[in-house]
Parts: sequence; C-alpha cells; structure tokens
Amino acid sequence: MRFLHTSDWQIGKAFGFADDATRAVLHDERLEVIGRLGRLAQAQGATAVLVAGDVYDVADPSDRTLRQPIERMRQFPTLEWHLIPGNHDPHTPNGPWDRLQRAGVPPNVHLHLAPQAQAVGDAVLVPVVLTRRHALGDPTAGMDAIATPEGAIRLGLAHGSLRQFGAEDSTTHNLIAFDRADRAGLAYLALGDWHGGQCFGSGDTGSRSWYSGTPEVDAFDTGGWGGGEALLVQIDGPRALPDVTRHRVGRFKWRREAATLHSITDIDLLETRLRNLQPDLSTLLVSLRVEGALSLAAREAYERRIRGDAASALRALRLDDGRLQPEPSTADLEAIDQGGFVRVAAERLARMAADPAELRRGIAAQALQRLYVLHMRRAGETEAGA
Ligand SMILES: [Mn+2]
Repeated sequence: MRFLHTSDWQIGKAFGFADDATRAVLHDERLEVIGRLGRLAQAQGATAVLVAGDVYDVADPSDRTLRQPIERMRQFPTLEWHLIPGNHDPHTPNGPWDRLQRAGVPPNVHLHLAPQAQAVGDAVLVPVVLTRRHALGDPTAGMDAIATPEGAIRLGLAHGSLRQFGAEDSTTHNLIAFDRADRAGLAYLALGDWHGGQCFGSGDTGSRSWYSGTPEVDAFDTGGWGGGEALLVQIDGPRALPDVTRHRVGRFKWRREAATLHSITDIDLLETRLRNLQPDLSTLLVSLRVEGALSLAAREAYERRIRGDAASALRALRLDDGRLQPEPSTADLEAIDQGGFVRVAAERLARMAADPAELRRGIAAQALQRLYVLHMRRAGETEAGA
C-alpha cells in the first residue's frame, strides 16, 4: 500500500497583512500545490492521496472557492483523493461538505462524512469526522471500535492536536490521545491540524502517528520541521512499520527576522542580510521586527532601502517598526533650517518625539521626518536648478 498524506490546504485563506496582488498570488498557489501533490503521487506510484482536514480555511467559502480544489483533483482521474472535514471546515448542516455533496464531486474524490471504514487500495481507511469547530473530548475515541476485516491494514485519518505527556493545555481543542494509533490498531495515523510536519511514537511500536503539515506554508510560524511538504507512505502489512519519506511541494518560504538599527551601517547590514536570505527572493515572505533609534537622515535611508527596495525584492515584507525611534541629530536639524521659525518648530517636534509621556509622540516623529524629507528634497531641487 503506497499513498500520499497531506492536510491543511486552507483554500480561501485571506492573508490580511498582504496587498491585493500578493493575496491573489498566495491564494492561487494553494490551488497550484494540489497539482504538484497529484504529480508527486503519480511519479512515486501512489494510488491514493489522504487529505487530513482543513481543505478550506473557512466554513462558508464562496461557490468558486468551494469548487476550485475539487476541479484540481478531477484533473488526476487515476488518483483517489480522500478528504475529511477539519476544525476550519467542520461538517455542519449546509456547511461546505453538504454543499459539495449536493452539487456532486468527481468519482475520484471521496468525501468521508461518517465514521465508517472504507477500502482504499489494499488497506481500509478509518476516518474521523469533525462536526464542530471545537470537539468536546477526543474526536478519535471512536476509532478503536470501528470494525475492519481481519488482517486489514488500518489507516487512520483524523484532524486535531495530539495530546502530549506533560503538555496538557486547556485552550487546545480536539485533543487526540497520544497512543491512539496503538489503541485503534492502526498501521498509520494520518493527522492534520499542525501546519508543520511532525511524527510521534517510538520504541517497539515505532512512529505511526504523523502530521504532514500544510503543503504550501501559510504563516510565519508553522512549528515542527516546517510546512511545504507532503509525506509518501509505504506500508507492507497490518503491523509493519510505515516507511515514510518527506517530499517538498511548497513554493513559498516564510521567515521571521529581527534587527536593531542605530546607524546607516546597520541599515547596510540589514539590507544585505535580507537580500541573501535565499537566491530567489520572489518566493520569500519576511516578517521583520525592527527596533533601535535612527537619525532623520538614516531614517530616510531606511525608508528607501528597506521599506522600498528590499520590500519590492521580496514577495512580501511585513514590517513591525513601531519601536524604531527617531533620534534627530544636530546635523538633521541644521539641514532643516539654520535658524528661524522652521527650526524652532523642528526642535519642538524633536522634543515631543523624544518624550515618552507625550501622547502625540508618534505623530510628532512622523511630522519631523516629513519636514526633514521635504527640506532635503527642496535643497536637492535648488541645487539641481543652480
Ligand atoms: Mn489547519
């Protein structure tokens, strides 16, 4: 028995931090990766793809969003795709799965909406169906009692958080018993919910519980060994240990970065670091946290080279620079005005921007920076005209 395990496609995810063009690309790539999964399965001789929940990001996708992944799967008629609902898209009355059932799906797409065993190749699939976002109790508890023919390879398919010893967290829902694979006599438990891949179980029983992670990363923190992968699983018998290989299918990489800036040199180093994160920056999204203090001249360089140039080189740059403080130098203030009322105003704004008790501190800093940029621009024009 040879199959592909994937989960958490999160079709229709909104990506609120990104601009419209980027959002469209990220949405589209979540569909494109279905094609890569299909081609990988075919190339590796797998006949089935198990999708462990959260196909959709929301419980009420538009009709187009609902149909899009189904149409992608239709394009692989020799592959059997097996889907279960997840916590983002539980099986509720008139929910996405009801709508799909009413509209009909291609014969190679199987919606598992009841906890009933079903033959899949040489194995038997034992699915778990979430009917609400947060299940009370262990959603996989019923698996143990689902009967399958004697000697069958039992494949579990479920969505939720594996309960780890000593890590009981009351805020985590859909908790799955750590030893469910053993208790339910599963050769393999295909899990979804965690967007980074991980495997559990060891010793005599080996690793039978696996999270594939999302095939196309959708956040800056995915945990585990990260997302962007699918698992190719080979099982030779009901109690044989699964032979699992990780395959990269994702296109975009997501990274967190942080920097402390005090000078133009720091900005140089940050720009170089961002540009060297990977060869193809157009497939990289960065969440950058910046703190420190910059002169008005250095801030101008920061705006141009980090918020401008580097952000344009990347697929997306999410900047958190609220803690980057202005530190106007004497040279900055001289550049604005040698004396007179503009200089007086600049110095007042500088004092306000430096005062932690000043409510309009942020506005003062912005106004001072704008004053500086305007004066530098005017100085440049005067020079060019002279
Ligand atoms: Mn998910």
